[in-house]
Amino acid sequence: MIDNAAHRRADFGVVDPHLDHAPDLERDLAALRDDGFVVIERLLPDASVEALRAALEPHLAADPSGRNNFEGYRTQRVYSLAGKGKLFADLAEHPRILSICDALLLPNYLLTASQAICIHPGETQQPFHTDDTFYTIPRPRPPVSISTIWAIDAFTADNGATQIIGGSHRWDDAELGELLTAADFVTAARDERQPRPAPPLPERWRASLRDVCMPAGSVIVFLGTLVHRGGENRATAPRLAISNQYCQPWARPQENFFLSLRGADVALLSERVQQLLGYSIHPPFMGHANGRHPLRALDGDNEDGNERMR
Ligand SMILES: O=C(O)CCC(=O)C(=O)O
Repeated sequence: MIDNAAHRRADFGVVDPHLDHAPDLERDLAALRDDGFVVIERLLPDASVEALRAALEPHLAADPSGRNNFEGYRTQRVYSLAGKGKLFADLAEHPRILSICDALLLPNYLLTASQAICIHPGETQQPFHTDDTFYTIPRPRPPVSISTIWAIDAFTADNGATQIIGGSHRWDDAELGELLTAADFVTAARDERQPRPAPPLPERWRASLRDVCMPAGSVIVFLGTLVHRGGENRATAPRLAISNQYCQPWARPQENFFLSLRGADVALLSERVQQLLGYSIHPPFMGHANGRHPLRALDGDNEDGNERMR
Protein backbone atom coordinates (compact mmCIF):
# COMPACT_ATOMS: atom_id res chain seq x y z
CA MET A 1 0.00 0.00 0.00
CA ILE A 2 1.17 3.54 -0.67
CA ASP A 3 1.85 4.77 2.84
CA ASN A 4 1.31 8.47 2.58
CA ALA A 5 -0.44 9.72 5.67
CA ALA A 6 -0.16 13.33 4.53
CA HIS A 7 -2.30 12.60 1.49
CA ARG A 8 -4.83 10.71 3.57
CA ARG A 9 -5.67 13.77 5.62
CA ALA A 10 -7.93 16.26 3.89
CA ASP A 11 -6.20 19.62 3.70
CA PHE A 12 -9.51 21.18 2.72
CA GLY A 13 -8.53 22.76 -0.54
CA VAL A 14 -12.14 23.75 -1.17
CA VAL A 15 -13.46 24.35 2.33
CA ASP A 16 -12.43 26.18 5.45
CA PRO A 17 -12.23 23.63 8.31
CA HIS A 18 -12.36 26.41 10.88
CA LEU A 19 -15.85 27.55 9.94
CA ASP A 20 -18.37 26.49 12.55
CA HIS A 21 -21.44 25.18 10.75
CA ALA A 22 -23.36 24.18 13.87
CA PRO A 23 -25.52 27.34 14.06
CA ASP A 24 -26.80 26.69 10.54
CA LEU A 25 -27.70 23.08 11.12
CA GLU A 26 -31.08 23.67 12.69
CA ARG A 27 -32.14 25.97 9.86
CA ASP A 28 -30.95 23.43 7.29
CA LEU A 29 -32.77 20.55 8.99
CA ALA A 30 -35.98 22.54 9.42
CA ALA A 31 -36.05 23.41 5.71
CA LEU A 32 -35.32 19.80 4.76
CA ARG A 33 -38.11 18.58 7.02
CA ASP A 34 -40.66 21.16 5.83
CA ASP A 35 -39.82 21.61 2.15
CA GLY A 36 -37.62 18.60 1.36
CA PHE A 37 -34.70 20.84 0.35
CA VAL A 38 -32.45 23.68 1.44
CA VAL A 39 -30.37 26.01 -0.70
CA ILE A 40 -27.12 27.21 0.89
CA GLU A 41 -25.86 30.17 -1.10
CA ARG A 42 -22.17 30.81 -1.82
CA LEU A 43 -20.87 28.06 0.44
CA LEU A 44 -17.74 27.79 -1.73
CA PRO A 45 -15.46 30.77 -2.30
CA ASP A 46 -14.93 31.85 -5.91
CA ALA A 47 -11.36 30.51 -5.94
CA SER A 48 -12.59 27.03 -5.01
CA VAL A 49 -15.25 27.12 -7.70
CA GLU A 50 -12.66 28.05 -10.30
CA ALA A 51 -10.27 25.35 -9.05
CA LEU A 52 -13.03 22.74 -9.34
CA ARG A 53 -13.90 23.97 -12.83
CA ALA A 54 -10.26 23.71 -13.92
CA ALA A 55 -9.96 20.22 -12.41
CA LEU A 56 -13.04 19.11 -14.34
CA GLU A 57 -11.81 20.37 -17.69
CA PRO A 58 -9.76 17.32 -18.73
CA HIS A 59 -12.60 14.98 -17.76
CA LEU A 60 -15.16 16.95 -19.76
CA ALA A 61 -12.79 17.23 -22.72
CA ALA A 62 -13.19 13.46 -23.13
CA ASP A 63 -16.84 14.32 -23.95
CA PRO A 64 -18.70 11.80 -21.81
CA SER A 65 -22.13 12.66 -23.30
CA GLY A 66 -25.32 10.93 -22.19
CA ARG A 67 -26.38 7.67 -23.80
CA ASN A 68 -30.03 7.67 -22.83
CA ASN A 69 -32.87 10.08 -22.14
CA PHE A 70 -32.22 10.06 -18.39
CA GLU A 71 -28.52 10.94 -18.67
CA GLY A 72 -29.44 13.46 -21.35
CA TYR A 73 -28.10 13.50 -24.89
CA ARG A 74 -26.70 17.04 -24.48
CA THR A 75 -25.44 16.41 -20.95
CA GLN A 76 -21.97 15.28 -19.95
CA ARG A 77 -21.43 13.24 -16.80
CA VAL A 78 -18.20 12.36 -15.07
CA TYR A 79 -18.87 9.52 -12.62
CA SER A 80 -17.03 8.45 -9.43
CA LEU A 81 -15.75 12.01 -9.12
CA ALA A 82 -14.86 11.91 -5.40
CA GLY A 83 -12.06 9.46 -6.20
CA LYS A 84 -10.73 11.39 -9.19
CA GLY A 85 -8.91 14.26 -7.51
CA LYS A 86 -8.27 15.83 -4.16
CA LEU A 87 -10.56 18.83 -4.71
CA PHE A 88 -13.45 16.52 -5.54
CA ALA A 89 -12.73 14.34 -2.50
CA ASP A 90 -12.65 17.40 -0.24
CA LEU A 91 -16.01 18.52 -1.60
CA ALA A 92 -17.52 15.11 -0.80
CA GLU A 93 -16.54 15.58 2.86
CA HIS A 94 -17.59 19.21 3.16
CA PRO A 95 -18.32 19.68 6.88
CA ARG A 96 -21.59 21.57 6.39
CA ILE A 97 -22.91 18.77 4.19
CA LEU A 98 -21.65 15.99 6.48
CA SER A 99 -23.27 17.70 9.48
CA ILE A 100 -26.62 17.38 7.67
CA CYS A 101 -25.94 13.76 6.73
CA ASP A 102 -24.86 13.01 10.32
CA ALA A 103 -28.27 14.22 11.48
CA LEU A 104 -30.36 12.38 8.88
CA LEU A 105 -28.51 9.15 8.16
CA LEU A 106 -27.07 6.38 10.33
CA PRO A 107 -23.38 6.40 11.22
CA ASN A 108 -21.24 4.79 8.51
CA TYR A 109 -23.40 6.24 5.72
CA LEU A 110 -21.92 5.98 2.24
CA LEU A 111 -21.51 7.94 -0.94
CA THR A 112 -23.96 6.46 -3.41
CA ALA A 113 -23.13 8.72 -6.35
CA SER A 114 -20.52 11.36 -7.10
CA GLN A 115 -20.62 13.02 -10.48
CA ALA A 116 -20.15 16.18 -12.50
CA ILE A 117 -23.18 17.10 -14.60
CA CYS A 118 -22.69 19.55 -17.45
CA ILE A 119 -25.94 20.44 -19.22
CA HIS A 120 -25.26 21.92 -22.65
CA PRO A 121 -27.43 24.33 -24.67
CA GLY A 122 -30.19 22.45 -26.47
CA GLU A 123 -30.73 19.95 -23.65
CA THR A 124 -34.37 19.40 -22.73
CA GLN A 125 -35.77 18.79 -19.26
CA GLN A 126 -34.70 15.53 -17.66
CA PRO A 127 -37.50 13.15 -16.66
CA PHE A 128 -38.76 13.92 -13.14
CA HIS A 129 -37.45 11.45 -10.58
CA THR A 130 -36.42 10.94 -6.97
CA ASP A 131 -32.87 9.92 -6.11
CA ASP A 132 -33.82 7.03 -3.83
CA THR A 133 -36.45 5.66 -6.18
CA PHE A 134 -34.83 2.21 -6.41
CA TYR A 135 -35.28 1.49 -2.70
CA THR A 136 -38.74 0.03 -2.95
CA ILE A 137 -39.92 0.82 0.55
CA PRO A 138 -43.49 2.19 0.58
CA ARG A 139 -43.83 5.99 0.72
CA PRO A 140 -44.24 8.26 2.57
CA ARG A 141 -41.08 7.28 4.43
CA PRO A 142 -37.80 8.71 5.64
CA PRO A 143 -35.30 9.21 2.83
CA VAL A 144 -32.72 6.49 2.19
CA SER A 145 -30.38 9.07 0.67
CA ILE A 146 -29.48 12.76 0.78
CA SER A 147 -28.47 14.55 -2.43
CA THR A 148 -26.39 17.64 -3.07
CA ILE A 149 -26.02 19.60 -6.30
CA TRP A 150 -23.25 22.21 -6.26
CA ALA A 151 -23.46 25.07 -8.75
CA ILE A 152 -20.10 25.51 -10.46
CA ASP A 153 -21.80 27.84 -12.94
CA ALA A 154 -24.56 30.04 -11.60
CA PHE A 155 -27.90 28.25 -12.06
CA THR A 156 -30.52 30.31 -13.91
CA ALA A 157 -34.03 29.61 -15.16
CA ASP A 158 -32.59 29.59 -18.70
CA ASN A 159 -29.44 27.50 -18.39
CA GLY A 160 -30.83 24.29 -16.90
CA ALA A 161 -31.16 25.04 -13.18
CA THR A 162 -32.35 21.99 -11.27
CA GLN A 163 -36.13 22.03 -10.89
CA ILE A 164 -37.76 20.70 -7.74
CA ILE A 165 -41.31 20.07 -6.58
CA GLY A 166 -41.37 21.50 -3.06
CA GLY A 167 -43.08 19.25 -0.51
CA SER A 168 -43.06 16.18 -2.78
CA HIS A 169 -40.91 14.34 -0.22
CA ARG A 170 -44.16 13.75 1.69
CA TRP A 171 -46.07 12.20 -1.22
CA ASP A 172 -47.19 8.61 -1.04
CA ASP A 173 -46.65 6.14 -3.87
CA ALA A 174 -50.06 6.80 -5.42
CA GLU A 175 -49.49 10.55 -5.55
CA LEU A 176 -46.01 10.07 -6.98
CA GLY A 177 -47.24 7.80 -9.76
CA GLU A 178 -44.77 6.37 -12.27
CA LEU A 179 -42.16 9.04 -12.96
CA LEU A 180 -39.65 7.05 -14.97
CA THR A 181 -40.08 4.38 -17.61
CA ALA A 182 -37.64 1.70 -18.70
CA ALA A 183 -37.34 3.59 -22.02
CA ASP A 184 -35.62 6.49 -20.24
CA PHE A 185 -32.62 4.23 -19.59
CA VAL A 186 -32.30 2.50 -22.95
CA THR A 187 -28.99 3.24 -24.70
CA ALA A 188 -29.85 4.97 -27.96
CA ALA A 189 -27.95 4.42 -31.21
CA ARG A 190 -25.48 7.28 -31.71
CA ASP A 191 -27.40 8.84 -34.60
CA GLU A 192 -30.61 8.79 -32.53
CA ARG A 193 -29.23 10.68 -29.52
CA GLN A 194 -31.54 13.69 -29.80
CA PRO A 195 -33.03 15.54 -26.79
CA ARG A 196 -36.72 14.75 -26.40
CA PRO A 197 -39.35 17.24 -25.29
CA ALA A 198 -40.50 16.54 -21.73
CA PRO A 199 -44.13 15.50 -21.23
CA PRO A 200 -46.41 18.31 -19.98
CA LEU A 201 -46.21 19.08 -16.27
CA PRO A 202 -49.20 17.70 -14.35
CA GLU A 203 -51.50 20.62 -13.45
CA ARG A 204 -51.43 19.84 -9.72
CA TRP A 205 -47.62 20.13 -9.64
CA ARG A 206 -47.39 23.60 -11.19
CA ALA A 207 -47.70 25.70 -8.03
CA SER A 208 -44.90 23.76 -6.32
CA LEU A 209 -42.42 23.69 -9.21
CA ARG A 210 -39.34 25.79 -8.54
CA ASP A 211 -36.25 26.57 -10.58
CA VAL A 212 -33.32 26.36 -8.20
CA CYS A 213 -31.60 29.56 -9.30
CA MET A 214 -28.42 30.12 -7.28
CA PRO A 215 -25.04 31.79 -7.64
CA ALA A 216 -21.92 29.77 -8.41
CA GLY A 217 -20.53 28.14 -5.26
CA SER A 218 -24.01 27.48 -3.85
CA VAL A 219 -25.47 24.07 -3.14
CA ILE A 220 -28.95 22.60 -2.94
CA VAL A 221 -29.28 19.75 -0.44
CA PHE A 222 -32.42 17.65 -0.75
CA LEU A 223 -33.96 14.46 0.52
CA GLY A 224 -33.78 11.38 -1.71
CA THR A 225 -37.59 11.35 -1.69
CA LEU A 226 -37.96 14.80 -3.33
CA VAL A 227 -39.16 14.98 -6.96
CA HIS A 228 -36.75 16.93 -9.17
CA ARG A 229 -35.04 17.03 -12.56
CA GLY A 230 -32.30 18.81 -14.48
CA GLY A 231 -33.79 21.78 -16.34
CA GLU A 232 -33.85 22.70 -20.02
CA ASN A 233 -30.81 24.67 -21.21
CA ARG A 234 -32.13 27.47 -23.46
CA ALA A 235 -29.00 29.59 -22.91
CA THR A 236 -25.87 29.77 -25.02
CA ALA A 237 -23.41 28.38 -22.45
CA PRO A 238 -23.29 25.09 -20.52
CA ARG A 239 -24.40 24.71 -16.89
CA LEU A 240 -21.79 22.88 -14.84
CA ALA A 241 -22.60 21.20 -11.50
CA ILE A 242 -21.26 18.55 -9.14
CA SER A 243 -23.64 16.17 -7.41
CA ASN A 244 -22.65 14.05 -4.41
CA GLN A 245 -25.28 11.76 -2.94
CA TYR A 246 -25.09 9.91 0.39
CA CYS A 247 -27.09 6.84 1.44
CA GLN A 248 -27.81 4.77 4.51
CA PRO A 249 -25.00 2.33 5.31
CA TRP A 250 -27.29 -0.65 4.67
CA ALA A 251 -28.38 0.47 1.19
CA ARG A 252 -26.70 -0.57 -2.06
CA PRO A 253 -24.90 2.47 -3.54
CA GLN A 254 -25.63 3.42 -7.14
CA GLU A 255 -21.97 3.56 -8.10
CA ASN A 256 -19.63 0.62 -7.58
CA PHE A 257 -16.60 2.51 -6.34
CA PHE A 258 -14.66 -0.70 -5.67
CA LEU A 259 -14.51 -1.21 -9.42
CA SER A 260 -14.62 2.35 -10.74
CA LEU A 261 -11.65 3.57 -8.68
CA ARG A 262 -8.17 2.08 -8.46
CA GLY A 263 -7.12 0.94 -5.00
CA ALA A 264 -3.86 2.91 -5.31
CA ASP A 265 -5.87 6.12 -5.81
CA VAL A 266 -8.27 5.34 -2.95
CA ALA A 267 -5.27 4.74 -0.68
CA LEU A 268 -4.32 8.40 -1.10
CA LEU A 269 -7.69 9.74 0.07
CA SER A 270 -8.58 10.88 3.59
CA GLU A 271 -9.95 8.20 5.88
CA ARG A 272 -13.34 9.90 5.88
CA VAL A 273 -13.60 9.73 2.10
CA GLN A 274 -12.39 6.12 2.10
CA GLN A 275 -15.19 5.34 4.54
CA LEU A 276 -17.72 7.17 2.35
CA LEU A 277 -16.59 5.10 -0.64
CA GLY A 278 -17.31 1.89 1.26
CA TYR A 279 -13.96 1.11 2.85
CA SER A 280 -15.64 0.81 6.22
CA ILE A 281 -17.63 -1.59 8.36
CA HIS A 282 -21.25 -1.01 9.35
CA PRO A 283 -21.37 -3.04 12.56
CA PRO A 284 -21.28 -5.80 13.18
CA PHE A 285 -19.82 -6.83 9.81
CA MET A 286 -21.52 -5.25 6.76
CA GLY A 287 -18.83 -4.50 4.23
CA HIS A 288 -16.20 -7.01 5.29
CA ALA A 289 -13.76 -8.52 2.79
CA ASN A 290 -12.85 -12.11 3.60
CA GLY A 291 -13.86 -11.49 7.20
CA ARG A 292 -11.58 -8.47 7.54
CA HIS A 293 -11.86 -4.73 7.42
CA PRO A 294 -11.96 -3.72 3.71
CA LEU A 295 -9.07 -1.26 4.15
CA ARG A 296 -6.84 -4.29 4.57
CA ALA A 297 -7.59 -5.25 1.00
CA LEU A 298 -6.12 -1.90 -0.04
CA ASP A 299 -2.90 -3.00 1.69
CA GLY A 300 -2.88 -6.09 -0.50
CA ASP A 301 -3.71 -8.10 2.59
CA ASN A 302 -6.80 -9.83 1.30
CA GLU A 303 -6.39 -13.26 2.81
CA ASP A 304 -9.15 -15.15 4.47
CA GLY A 305 -9.09 -14.77 8.23
CA ASN A 306 -11.08 -14.62 11.41
CA GLU A 307 -9.23 -11.72 12.94
CA ARG A 308 -11.48 -9.13 14.53
CA MET A 309 -12.56 -6.37 12.22
CA ARG A 310 -11.22 -3.04 13.33
O1 LIG B 1 -28.40 18.24 -13.10
C1 LIG B 1 -29.38 18.45 -12.40
O2 LIG B 1 -29.79 19.58 -12.13
C2 LIG B 1 -30.17 17.30 -11.84
C3 LIG B 1 -29.63 15.97 -12.28
C4 LIG B 1 -30.29 14.83 -11.59
O3 LIG B 1 -31.19 14.98 -10.82
C5 LIG B 1 -29.82 13.47 -11.87
O4 LIG B 1 -29.17 13.24 -12.88
O5 LIG B 1 -30.14 12.57 -11.07
